[in-house]
Amino acid sequence: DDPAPGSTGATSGGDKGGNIKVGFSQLGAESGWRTANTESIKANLTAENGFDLTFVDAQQKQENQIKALRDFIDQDVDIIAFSPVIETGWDEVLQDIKDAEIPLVLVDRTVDTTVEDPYVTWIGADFTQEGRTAGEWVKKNHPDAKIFELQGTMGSGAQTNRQEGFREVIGDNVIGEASGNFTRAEGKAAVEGALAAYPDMDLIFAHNDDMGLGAVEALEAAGKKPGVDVKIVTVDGVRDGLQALHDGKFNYVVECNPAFGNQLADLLRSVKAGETVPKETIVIDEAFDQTITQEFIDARTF
Ligand code: GYE
Repeated sequence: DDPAPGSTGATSGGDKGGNIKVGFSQLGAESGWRTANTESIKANLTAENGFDLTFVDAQQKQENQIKALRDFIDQDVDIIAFSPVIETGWDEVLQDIKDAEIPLVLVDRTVDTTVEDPYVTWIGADFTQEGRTAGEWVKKNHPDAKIFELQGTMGSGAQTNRQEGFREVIGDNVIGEASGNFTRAEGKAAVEGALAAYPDMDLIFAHNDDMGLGAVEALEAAGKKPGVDVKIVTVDGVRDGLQALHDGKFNYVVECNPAFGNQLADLLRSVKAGETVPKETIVIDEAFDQTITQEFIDARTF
């Protein structure tokens, strides 16, 4: 469940001792990926592991994130970490964090800012490469596809870079595009619109599994067979997405692994200890086709 804006999800509380005070602003709970990422973060940034975590969910609203970040400054936490919902619009608050001399760790998505050297380190996936990997599969298997691109939250690093990588490989086979804001419901609505606007589309590249699952619902409601009449390629590889792949409704899934809470915990410890950390840590991804086994899916932790 999405807590109310500005509400505090989990605080370890108790004796703070030497625990590292971390303020984490998560951007929302829009997708299976995000839920798994939140779980991984909360499971690793525990009091037993040496953290005193304040976790705030912004419900995909930048203003909520900015408010949370300002609260963290007021609370004088040791480290601020956040996943920015979109890339721009952070200049002021990033400058304030810098002025407060609180180290900033960027998680998952990226920022585009005029503030110099705004963060110590970033951990996340190579979104551009994910787009390329999707594009390469399409180019090889369906070179003449009429593609509809179902985009994530406009202006987010995950959307701009997946689109860029995909188009780099695919060229101009994309006949239409719309955003489904990374959610199942909006993905479904976008594909309902696409069915009317681009009746000859025969392949959907969805920037995440949830929107792909929304596309499945829209196609089935329109009497089309997802995975057959209209091929579906997605990014994430959460269990529901992989199940759709196994069931023949998705055709290819590029992984984006959300379970990097342990790596984040290590980074935060190093930052607190004043050690040198890499400017970026890329989380390793795979890709899956319909030969995926049920055993693999059942053993998946997210
Ligand atoms: O792919 C999507 C989520 O930023 C990598 O955000 C993340 C993306 C992920 O909503 O499902």
